Amino acid sequence: MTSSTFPPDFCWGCATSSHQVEGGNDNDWTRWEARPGAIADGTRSGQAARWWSGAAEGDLDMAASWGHNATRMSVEWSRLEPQPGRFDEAAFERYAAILRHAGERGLSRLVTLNHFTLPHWIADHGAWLSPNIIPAITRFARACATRLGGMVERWATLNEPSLVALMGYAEYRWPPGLRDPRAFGPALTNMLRAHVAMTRAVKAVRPDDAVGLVLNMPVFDPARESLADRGLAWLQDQAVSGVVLRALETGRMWPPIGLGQRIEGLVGSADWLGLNYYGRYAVRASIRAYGQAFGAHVQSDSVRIGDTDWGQPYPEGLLRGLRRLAPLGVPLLVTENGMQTDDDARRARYLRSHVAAVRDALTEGLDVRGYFHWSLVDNFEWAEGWRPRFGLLALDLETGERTPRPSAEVFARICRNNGV
Ligand code: IFM
Repeated sequence: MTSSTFPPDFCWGCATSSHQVEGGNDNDWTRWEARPGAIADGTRSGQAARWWSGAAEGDLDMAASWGHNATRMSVEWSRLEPQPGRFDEAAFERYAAILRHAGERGLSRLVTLNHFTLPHWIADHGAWLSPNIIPAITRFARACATRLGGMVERWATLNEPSLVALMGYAEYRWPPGLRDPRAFGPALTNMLRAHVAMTRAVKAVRPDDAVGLVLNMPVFDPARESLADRGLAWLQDQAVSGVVLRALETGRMWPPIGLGQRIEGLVGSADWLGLNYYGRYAVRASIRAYGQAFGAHVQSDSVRIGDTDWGQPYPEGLLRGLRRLAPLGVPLLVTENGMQTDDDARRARYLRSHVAAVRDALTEGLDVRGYFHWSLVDNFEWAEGWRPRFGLLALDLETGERTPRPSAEVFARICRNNGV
């Protein structure tokens, strides 16, 4: 197999998100972080990777020097619309400066409009359970398209909606921490409705821009061939991926999550789909795993820290995810893939093997347009804090200094050669 399997305009880059790198945010997560025990290692996002105060440009320069030709980032709703309907033009100007900088360095820009965080004024009034969030986030999407349009090649509406519904609504790990499994379906349904409305809002301003949705799709395989393991693996897959895929196909929420609720306009709403993929879970029925619907994750070599388990590195799973998305008939992007580890050689192996899986997908004829590694620089990793290290650039939190990890060069070779 040669590197020419990758199309000449294939996007190579890294992904980040606003709250995880910017620093100085004030949103639902900042408040959540202040709760005792909410963040496993007791850290806070704080100044993060200091993108807001000027470090973004240097990191993007590094990315360009490594041969990246694309970047994925997100904009922070709480900064841009600190009060309902009141937009902060200076904050828009800061994003415009970052995006222009990326463009001048030859990076095409994929911008996620909402990557998990919410402004207090909506988080405190129902968050994703409130019907008011849909017009509010639609107004925000329109404002972004109006002010940043022309500096963005691809828009994503939401990142990993099922994970938000799971971690924050069914469980207590993320805000709003409802710990109510019955809230999962309504929160997810609202997010998919918001995706449709946000897409329309962007298209009303920028009819030719490509707007998509980013999904997380780990692999859930039964640990054994027993009926119980197979059923539980299926159930977990449905909650995370299956329900959203079927909704995109049929325009409805189906059991076990929904009861056939219609999401008007969902079918055909995405110009492209993003796949975030980290690993595979082997699901085994266990009475002790009540927090995971009685399906324990028992795979070996899993990438774990504290309560967070990214699963077993399993490149084939990336190919399986891309194959599963292909029937939806739109271009696909790997919008996140990476490994938290202190063993950078392991990260490099992970990276190469997963890029090889993308190559295999292209060889099969799947329409994959890009690969974004998670992440460019060490990031605040939500409920796990700063302990997990995902960056190609190692970050010294005290000084803000960056040091490229050797895996950055491995990825640079892939980008420069346009292939593995
Ligand atoms: O850091 C996160 C990101 O915000 C969403 N997808 C998974 C990443 C690694 O856990």
